[in-house]
Amino acid sequence: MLTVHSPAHHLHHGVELKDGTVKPSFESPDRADTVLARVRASGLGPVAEAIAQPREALTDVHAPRYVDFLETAWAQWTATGRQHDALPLVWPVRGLPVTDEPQHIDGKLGFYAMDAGAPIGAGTWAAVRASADVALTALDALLDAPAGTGTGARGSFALCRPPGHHAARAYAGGYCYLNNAAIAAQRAVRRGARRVAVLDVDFHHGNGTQDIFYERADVLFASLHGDPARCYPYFAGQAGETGAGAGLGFNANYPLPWGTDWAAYVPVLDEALRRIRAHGTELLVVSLGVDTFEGDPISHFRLRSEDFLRLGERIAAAGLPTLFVMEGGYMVDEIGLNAVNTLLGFEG
Ligand code: SP5
Ligand code: ZN
Repeated sequence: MLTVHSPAHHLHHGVELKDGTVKPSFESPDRADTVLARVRASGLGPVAEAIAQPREALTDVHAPRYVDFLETAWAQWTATGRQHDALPLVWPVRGLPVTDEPQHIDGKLGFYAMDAGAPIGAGTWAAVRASADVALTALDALLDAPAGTGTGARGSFALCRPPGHHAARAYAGGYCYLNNAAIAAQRAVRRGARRVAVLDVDFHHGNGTQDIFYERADVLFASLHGDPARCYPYFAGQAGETGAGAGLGFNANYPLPWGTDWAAYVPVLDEALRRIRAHGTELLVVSLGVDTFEGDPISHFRLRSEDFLRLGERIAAAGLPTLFVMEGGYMVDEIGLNAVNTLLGFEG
């Protein structure tokens, strides 16, 4: 299958709070470099660079003023004399009376973020925009490819970095700024797909994708993730979150216990895939986080490298055109192997 990437991801490498100290983020440039090297070494297929995309594709999913904020935050931050990464310090949590965007950049940072996990540096916007370009380019390539014969399970791989699934309509968080998977799913709808599904297999619940499609019936969101009672993002991802309004019944969360291994994972995966087929899905977007790996430094499942081959096989068995969008995975030595194993398993 085709892999799409962008070297612009190198422009972004922020900090994060680790156990009360500020350190370089786990979400590092060598992640995407490792995956790309493994794609090339594995013979998965051709590799192409992303094509720049219109800004309207971003504002078709995200609030326009949130996109404006992302684009201008670094300039506003440095105009007030700072030169390190911009991070929020105050959030409009329940109980506080002001609910609109403040004027000062320090207020805006909290208004447009769920946590302090999405730092904004000099190159962040360029990298973030390029990451969305990667997803859109890979989606277009998939939709433009000849239908072929057989099961219908054709794929393309968007090697996005930074990731996207924690980014909601109007906030960043969890290393994510623009929701690459949602932006691609929305373009699929604009290009005529009547029913789309996003299957999120990252260890962390995809709260941003859920937020974006929560009141829509055309895009089903299904996610397997660590139970938010004990796992980030803590405040979303419970099974009772099933959608709202026209979207009621089109959001499917499968929280799983700390320490879940492949044997416990696979029946739930198959249930999610059954739900996706029952939706009448015409195009599947997979938010492919490989932080479900047993060695991941910030996650708590126990999938092994060979399990990712099986993961790809199971997804292929749904028989759908499938866009894989890179999300998390932080054991850098292994994420190339685990991501590419998923894709090789899908290819059969
Ligand atoms: C895209 C994605 O996978 N985002 C994950 C964001 C997780 N952010 C919170 C991680 C907290 C980890 N604390 C680790 C402490 C290690 N001693
Ligand atoms: Zn994750």
